[in-house]
Amino acid sequence: MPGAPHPKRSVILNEKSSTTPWKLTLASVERPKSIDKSDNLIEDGVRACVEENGLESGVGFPTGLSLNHCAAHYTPNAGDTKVLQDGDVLKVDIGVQVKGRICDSAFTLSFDHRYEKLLEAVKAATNTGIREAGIDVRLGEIAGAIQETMESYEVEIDGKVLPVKPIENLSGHTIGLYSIHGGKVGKSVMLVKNEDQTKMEEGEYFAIETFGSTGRGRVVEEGEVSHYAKRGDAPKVPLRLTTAKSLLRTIDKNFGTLPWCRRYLDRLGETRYLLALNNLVQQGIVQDYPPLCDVRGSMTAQFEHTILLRPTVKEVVSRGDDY
Ligand SMILES: [Co+2]
Repeated sequence: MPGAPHPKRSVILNEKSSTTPWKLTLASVERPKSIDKSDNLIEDGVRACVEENGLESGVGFPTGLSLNHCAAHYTPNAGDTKVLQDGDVLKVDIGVQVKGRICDSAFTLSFDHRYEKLLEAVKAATNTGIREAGIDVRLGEIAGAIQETMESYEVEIDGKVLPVKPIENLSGHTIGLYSIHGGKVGKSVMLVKNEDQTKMEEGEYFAIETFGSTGRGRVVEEGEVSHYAKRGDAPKVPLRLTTAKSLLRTIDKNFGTLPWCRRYLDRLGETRYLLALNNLVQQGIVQDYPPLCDVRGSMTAQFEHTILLRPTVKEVVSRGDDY
């Protein structure tokens, strides 16, 4: 989906209007703003830029707005009252899709200069991953290069020097058609050196994403789930719950195997769907993706680009002049 993400991103970051939450936040005016508002702004921007049209084009997955020690898979559910604070480190993870080609890209925002080195480390590590990637390159070697770059940084927070650790159980990934993690033959680009001899191949799409942390460098599931996706290998089991049957029809029609969040069900007019949703998860038809967090008190950052390995060129389809 080359080219598609650029106008989308500039809507978010370069919008000159003084009424957008991003500008207000960046300019330290009128804080705090509801994080929920930012999210709708991004998603509305994506929907407008790619002229949303059912499964043909639109949002590729829920906008990640993970804060501080949480690294991924957080986006507000309805009624979330969380607001952005001065000291927050916010990961913005955006997906856009056109005809099932998904562009996956992320950056980190911080309004506190103490975390500049953390952001710099992770941006550099992601750029290392992009630089090392290529046809016939082994995944384990790319991981080693990412780790080396990340670990060459440290952050000083209130007089304490902390190493920047790559998060060992998060990874970059291949992207398939309507499949954010590359379908059945998905490959992973880990962030720590390993013996994976698997090679990148011509024609593959990769999301090169790295995460750095001032904590343990390992995430666990924490908090209320917002992200879901229908499994590509969902079993065809008869559903006894009529509400589950009807919710599955909504999911099939609107998302297919693309990830979505509870807010997307709300905007489609679905109400009181939690029982049905949990039933679909229990039956193995829908996969839930809980927020992934390091230890409380730590800070995590993420940068990510989507690359396409064409025969003669490595195209970074999400690259802009901002990151
Ligand atoms: Co990704």
